[in-house]
Amino acid sequence: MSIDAPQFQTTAPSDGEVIASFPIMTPEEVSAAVDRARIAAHWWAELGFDGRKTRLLAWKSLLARRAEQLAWLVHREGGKPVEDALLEIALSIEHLDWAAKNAEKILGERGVRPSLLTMNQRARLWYEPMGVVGVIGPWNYPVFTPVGSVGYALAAGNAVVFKPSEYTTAVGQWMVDSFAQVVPEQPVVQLITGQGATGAALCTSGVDKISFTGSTATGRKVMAAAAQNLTPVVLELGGKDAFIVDADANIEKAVDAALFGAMGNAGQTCVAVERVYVHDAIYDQFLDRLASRARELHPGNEATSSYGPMTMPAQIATIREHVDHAIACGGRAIVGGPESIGESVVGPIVLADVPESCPAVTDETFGPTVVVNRIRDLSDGIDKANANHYGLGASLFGKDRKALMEAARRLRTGMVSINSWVMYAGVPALPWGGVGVSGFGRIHGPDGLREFARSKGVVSERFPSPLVLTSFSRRPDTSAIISKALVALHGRRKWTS
Ligand code: TXE
Repeated sequence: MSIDAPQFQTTAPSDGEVIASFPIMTPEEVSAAVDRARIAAHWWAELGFDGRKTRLLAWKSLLARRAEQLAWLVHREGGKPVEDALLEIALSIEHLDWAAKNAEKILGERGVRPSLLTMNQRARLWYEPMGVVGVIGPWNYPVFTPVGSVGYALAAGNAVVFKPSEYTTAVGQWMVDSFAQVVPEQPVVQLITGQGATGAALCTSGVDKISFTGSTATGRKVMAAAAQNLTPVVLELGGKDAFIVDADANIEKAVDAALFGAMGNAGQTCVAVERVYVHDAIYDQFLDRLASRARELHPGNEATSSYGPMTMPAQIATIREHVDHAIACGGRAIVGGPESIGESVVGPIVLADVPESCPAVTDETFGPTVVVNRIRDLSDGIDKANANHYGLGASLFGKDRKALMEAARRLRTGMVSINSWVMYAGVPALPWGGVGVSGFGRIHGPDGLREFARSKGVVSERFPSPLVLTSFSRRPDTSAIISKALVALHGRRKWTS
């Protein structure tokens, strides 16, 4: 790369200080990285589950030892409070640990039962690495989100070419450098830097899979670009998560969770609480309590603020548009309002009784704002929650476990948290992903490992079958025997309506 190649800088959202400069990589440079990754992928796959596990656990340990250093960098470059950054790193470490320790059990070779007609076969199943996985990351959780793909792709035996967001590239570099300290032999995880065009180049570079986390609009472009080479994609896109509070819920607990889910990380969370639906019987009480708790928050630029400035300045226009529109169409601003929207820090905004057709209810706001609307009952809440094109996560609060589990089943989302917000993210064995315009495919858990692997099925003959099925010299009575066997085995169930 030439010394005067075009560069971009990341800056601290709090004070604009330049954090670092990075080259804007060209499609040729991206291709060269993928070529290097192919060789590394072979070496990494050859290490086998045990060899990879040892190295991934060593990386995990290094992350745990340096968590504080990383948290400060996440705070400086992305703007979130240090404690929130530490929480994100802690969750990432747990996922890395789980992926490393469970990859062999989920993906390793195992026998499966043949059918009666194939009793003479030994059937084996295993999951092979895909090769090189391209990971395109966002800025809102610059450690947790990429680790959900990078960690699982590595555990499944792939090399990774990682393009972090142009807003949090220094964090991405820190992650890649730390991995190289533990695995110095080959460039198993490489960093590529740049904006959208560099990400687009990765999509057409011939990688074996693309894992993308970001906006729905960009997700569509990623999928279209990947289609050129029939590259499979996993898309983790935005959300408009609902938080439903039943009449018998513990109000204090629900308020606490809704407030953190809505305002934490300045609302820049794909599973942020953006719509709260509260049973009519406790609506006023809930709203009063939420408002008074929201007024106690102290957002700002400090490491210890309740939440930080907006990471991406362009988001402020979306927040303003949603808030203005909500008020114009009859919504009530209970805490804050348009005047809370500063140049980089946005004060908490609680809106009530906003018509369900407003953008503040239908579209992702991605800011420290929340809409609190009334519902008749749990069922009404579910209908309202489901009447949205996003379908990522949801939360339910109440006492009746059976009713809440039934509600969880009816919710059109990939994840649900009962009597808490987002706790599914802390259970590495559970999948993460959405439905509708929130994307498809899964990271985390067994599904997340399989997402980065190709299944292979192999049969091997144990003994010659008395009934040869696939031959032109079949016995003349083979078909008759099969017909009889079919009726005996499968034909005895009668249809009753
Ligand atoms: O996202 P983009 P941005 C939502 C949130 C936010 C909006 C825009 O509502 O306001 O998206 O954020 C790379 N081919 N979320 O602009 O554009 C880009 O360089 C390939 C939700 O940051 O989706 C970055 O690395 N890659 C979300 C990554 O895609 C491309 C997290 C994300 O950028 C590309 C972030 C292209 N054509 C934002 N164009 C969540 N699910 O949590 C850009 N990129």
